[in-house]
Amino acid sequence: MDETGVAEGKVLDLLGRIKEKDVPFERVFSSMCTMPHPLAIQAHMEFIETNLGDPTLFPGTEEIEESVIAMLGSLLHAPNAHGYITTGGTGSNIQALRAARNLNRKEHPNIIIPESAHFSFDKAADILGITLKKAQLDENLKVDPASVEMLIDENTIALVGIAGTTEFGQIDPIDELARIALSHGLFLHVDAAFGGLVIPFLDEEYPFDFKVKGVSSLTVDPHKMGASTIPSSALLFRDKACLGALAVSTPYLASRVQHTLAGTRTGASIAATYAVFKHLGRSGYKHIVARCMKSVSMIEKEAADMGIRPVIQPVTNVIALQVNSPDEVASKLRERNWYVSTTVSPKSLRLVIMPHTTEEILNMFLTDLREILGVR
Ligand code: 0PR
Repeated sequence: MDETGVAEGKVLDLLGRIKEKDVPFERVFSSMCTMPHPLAIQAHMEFIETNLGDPTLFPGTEEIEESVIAMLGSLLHAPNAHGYITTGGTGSNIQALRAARNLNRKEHPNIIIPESAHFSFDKAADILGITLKKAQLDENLKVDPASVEMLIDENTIALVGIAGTTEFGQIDPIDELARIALSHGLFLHVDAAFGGLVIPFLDEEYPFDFKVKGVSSLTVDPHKMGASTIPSSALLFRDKACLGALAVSTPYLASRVQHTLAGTRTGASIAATYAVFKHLGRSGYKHIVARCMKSVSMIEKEAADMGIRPVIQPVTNVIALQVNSPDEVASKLRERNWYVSTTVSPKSLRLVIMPHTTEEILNMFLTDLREILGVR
């Protein structure tokens, strides 16, 4: 820090120049985040000073959080869901597993996750002292329920299913996982960080949320497909006891108990989520998801025309293309200022189609992809 400060305008200039190094979302096909809705940005700014680490001072903001949880609960078939807004899918997954662990104390607990699970579960396991067992996937890259069942032992405390996998956008058979969880008396967490605000708006119906008896908790991120601001993920529990398992007493605060991992916690992104949910409604999200899925179909068709097949038939707005040498193709795209990622197993070129991808941009991208692949 310098001894003397500089004028506000100069600071903003400085920031603006540095920000130019960041990539504008329109060139990005590798992110599960997007430009927040303008109303979300406005709401965020209006709640910028709020801190739900001390809800006694912010009862209005606390009410907004309760409304957001209720709106998500009703969308995901648990109108009386209990939960709160975390900093992201990682925070929600950690806390879900912490509740599962606290409700069923074992000396050497393990949880069973699909091989396709996000790396946030590795963090959770490390923090919580839980062993991870990875269940195999079937040919469509969904977790194989038989593989899950085989891994269960007397130290298993929870199963995890993914609704919208990070790499391929696939949806695990949550109903079958729930059947296994119920028959073994296990906690079932669904990671719908990405899919939670996509799947309810697809034409096809998938059992993935609290409608499925046996689902104990669910992660859903408004800062991904919800067009809200970062940080906004929701952790939802079917039963209040699960939230209770996270309680820590806060003796010197006016409120006596905290269930969150974070202490100081912004209300800004919670207000942003409230604003965008209220404004868009289910029909607004249906429209956004339909537009993304239309782009996915367009890519699929174009790819077929180039003789390229997707790894799996796209289920959500992620499409993974079986090109030769995907890393090389990704770096050639990068030279043309396109940001894509590649998957690990099987290797492919991964495109996440977020609301910021317009038809015009997509056509430009596909033209470049054709050239790079040498297809006329
Ligand atoms: N669960 C699933 C299924 C996810 O896909 C992710 C993140 C998480 C949990 C963790 O969420 P947080 O990152 O909010 O803690 N998925 C993206 C990924 O790792 C996150 C991301 C977003 C990465 C934007 C890059 C990016 O530009 O790929």
